[in-house]
Amino acid sequence: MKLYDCQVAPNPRRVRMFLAEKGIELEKIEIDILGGENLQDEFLAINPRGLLPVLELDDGTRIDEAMAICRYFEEVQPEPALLGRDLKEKAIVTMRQRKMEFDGMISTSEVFRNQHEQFLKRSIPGAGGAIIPAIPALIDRGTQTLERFFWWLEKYLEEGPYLAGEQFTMVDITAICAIGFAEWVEIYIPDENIKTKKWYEEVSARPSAEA
Ligand SMILES: N[C@@H](CCC(=O)N[C@@H](CS)C(=O)NCC(=O)O)C(=O)O
Repeated sequence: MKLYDCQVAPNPRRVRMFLAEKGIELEKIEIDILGGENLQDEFLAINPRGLLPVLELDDGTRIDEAMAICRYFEEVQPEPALLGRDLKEKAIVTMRQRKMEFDGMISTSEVFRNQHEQFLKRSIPGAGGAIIPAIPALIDRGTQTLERFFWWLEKYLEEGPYLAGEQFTMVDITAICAIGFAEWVEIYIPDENIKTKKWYEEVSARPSAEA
């Protein structure tokens, strides 16, 4: 089994953090996204979407969505549970994790890719047909959605120490990776979001944050 990875990219980081929290070690193959290696034939033969991360199972099956990979390992090794322990927790983690993805990861991607000169003709990541040019107006939309993302983090942390309650979960992992990604475009947790700043300092000190 192996993981196609990219050390600097936020979605592969989510999987590495998840695996580190579970203490699972895997062979990793580094793909250089910034150098365009994910769009070369050799990698497209592995994932025609040109996206990372990709998990390759021993029977050759390939899984190329971060959450699908995490779900796989949650089943293989349920402890510590990172996707919820019972029906209610699982539903809450699924719900909030989606929010972290849409308002955190995807909004940051909107800001980043629509302003970075490398992506002027490729504002949507990965391969597959159409050229999708940057739309500068999406920088503002992404920035505003990130304000909403930070608002939600502060609100969730009024309910418990972590973003889905009492336990550290995938919701925290996706949020940590989104915040790290937002720093690339110089967007930071607002100073007045005191709970979020404290939570971020604490969760960033977990060994998995270095994975
Ligand atoms: N929904 C996918 C998103 C994967 C994704 O966008 N990966 C980025 C790295 S964070 C990528 O492969 N980018 C390639 C590119 O920029 O062409 C997932 O969660 O795995």
